[in-house]
Amino acid sequence: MSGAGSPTLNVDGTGLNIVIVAASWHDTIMNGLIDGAVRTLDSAGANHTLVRVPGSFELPVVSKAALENGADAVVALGVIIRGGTPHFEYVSDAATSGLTQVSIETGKPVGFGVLTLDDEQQGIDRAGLPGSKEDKGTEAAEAAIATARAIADLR
Ligand code: DLZ
Repeated sequence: MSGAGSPTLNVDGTGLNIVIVAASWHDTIMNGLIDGAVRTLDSAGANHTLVRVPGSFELPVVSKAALENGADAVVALGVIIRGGTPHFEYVSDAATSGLTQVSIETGKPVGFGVLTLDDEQQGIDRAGLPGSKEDKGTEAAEAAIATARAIADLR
């Protein structure tokens, strides 16, 4: 249930402490993303907790706090749907560049599961729900684990 070109990652999360940081806008799609991430972290054997934030704009600051307080990786989940104002661009850019900055500053992985969408259907298609073509919550969780392992292998 992945997009064209996506890798098959064989991830072992044993011993990793991972925080899922999840925004609260667009319930149905968010619930699909969270379920996919939880399912993946469970089957990889990772320890995990879930922290909710109001919107995607708040993902970077809470992700940074989680990583500074000992998490090995974060899975950041959000759903941003284009509306009639430029708000979409501002929130999308704040989440994307903020999470990039957090990852680089802390030296720890952020699995990026923020969907930027033109409409709700695009999200339902990607949220790992019954009938969805893709599962971006799973992909973000797998990326977080695989990247944490890659960093550990360099030490
Ligand atoms: C304000 C806002 C809007 C219009 N749309 C979304 C959205 O589609 N997805 C999302 O995650 N958050 C949205 N927000 C809320 C902002 O992310 C933020 O929570 C508020 O501006 C308060 O800081």
